[in-house]
Amino acid sequence: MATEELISKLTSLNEEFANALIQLSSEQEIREVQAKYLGKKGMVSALMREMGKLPPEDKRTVGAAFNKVKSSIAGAVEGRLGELAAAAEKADLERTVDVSLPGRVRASGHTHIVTQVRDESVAIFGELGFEVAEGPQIENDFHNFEALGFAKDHPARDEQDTFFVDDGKLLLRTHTSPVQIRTMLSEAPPIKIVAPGAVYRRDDDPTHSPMFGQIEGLLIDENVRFSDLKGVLLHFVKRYFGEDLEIRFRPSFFPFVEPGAEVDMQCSFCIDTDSSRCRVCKGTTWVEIGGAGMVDPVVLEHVNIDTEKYTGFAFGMGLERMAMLRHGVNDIKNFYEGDMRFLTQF
Ligand code: 2U9
Repeated sequence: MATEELISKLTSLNEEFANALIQLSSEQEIREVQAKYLGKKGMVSALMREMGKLPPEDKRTVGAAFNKVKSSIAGAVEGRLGELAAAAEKADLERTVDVSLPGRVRASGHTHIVTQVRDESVAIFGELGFEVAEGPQIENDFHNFEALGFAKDHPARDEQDTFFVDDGKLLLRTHTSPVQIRTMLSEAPPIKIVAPGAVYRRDDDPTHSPMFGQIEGLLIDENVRFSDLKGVLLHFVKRYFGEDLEIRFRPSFFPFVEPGAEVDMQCSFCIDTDSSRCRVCKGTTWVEIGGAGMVDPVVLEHVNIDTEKYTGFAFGMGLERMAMLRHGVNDIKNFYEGDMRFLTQF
C-alpha cells in the first residue's frame, strides 16, 4: 500500500470512529467500539502492520499520523463518556418527587380480641382502684380447690372436669381463684384485686373451650357489703357494654361464696327493638355475664383472715363470653382458629 493511501485510510478510520461514537450511549458500547479500532486486533493496528512495507523515509510522517489518530480516538472516547455522565447527572437532578402522592399504607397488627377484652376490663376495674394480680397456671389442689371450700368429693375435682398433671399431684387451674388465695396468703387486707388469665376445663362445645380466659375480682375489707358488689359490677357493665344497661342477680351456689349469684345484664342487642326473635338473648332480654357473691367465711379462715373483722365480695367472668356478648359472636372456636378474616374485624 502506498503512503498516501495509508494516510487516507487512517483519516477515514478516524472519521468513521467519530461518527460511530456519537450514536453510542453506554460506556460498555463505547469500550467495545474503542477496542474494535484501537485494540490489538483492531482496525488501526491492522493498518499499522502495513507501515513496515513503506519506504523508510515515509515511516516518520506516517508514524506521527498514527499517534495523532490514536490520541484523537482516546480523547473522543473520554469526551463522550464525560458527556454521558453529565447527562445522567442532569436527568437525576431533574427527576421530581410528587410530595402530594399518598404514602404507602402498611397493614399494622393489633392485639387479639380476647387480649383487648382483658386489657379494657383491667382498665375499667383499675378506675375503681382494683390492682392486677397474677399466679401460676399449673396449681395444686390446695390453692385451686381446698382453700376455696370445694368438698373432697366435689364433681369439679373429677378427672372428667379437670386436667391433672404429674400423676394428679398438680393440675391446670380451673379458674383464676387460686391467684386470690395466694394474694390473701401473702398480703393483709384491705385487698382489692382483679386476676385475669387463662384457665382450663375439660369442656368443648360452641360456648365452651378447654382453655379460656377469665377475669375474677376480689375485695376484702371492713364493712364490705353485697351492695358494694352490685355497684362495682353495674359500673363495669355500663362502661364496657353500654350506659343504658341494668344488671340483676339470680341466687346460685358456688362453694366459695355465700350468698352466691349469677349475674345477668340486659341484652344490648335488642334493648331498643323487638326482643322476641333476638338470637343473643333468645327473647329473654337478659344475658348471663358471670357469677359473684360474698366470700364464704370458710375461705377466709383457710387463709387466716379474721372473719369477725373482714368481709369481702368476689366475682368472675369469662373473657371470650364478654367478647361474644359485645360483638354478637356465636361460636367460641372463632377466637382460637387464627382466621384473619375473623380476627381483623376487631
Ligand atoms: C375467691 C373467693 C371467691 C369468684 C366467683 C364466680 C362466682 C363465677 C364463673 C363466671 C364465668 C366462671 O368464667 S366462668 O365460667 N365464675 O360464677 N366466680 S364467684 O369467687 C371467688 C374467687 C376467689 C378467693
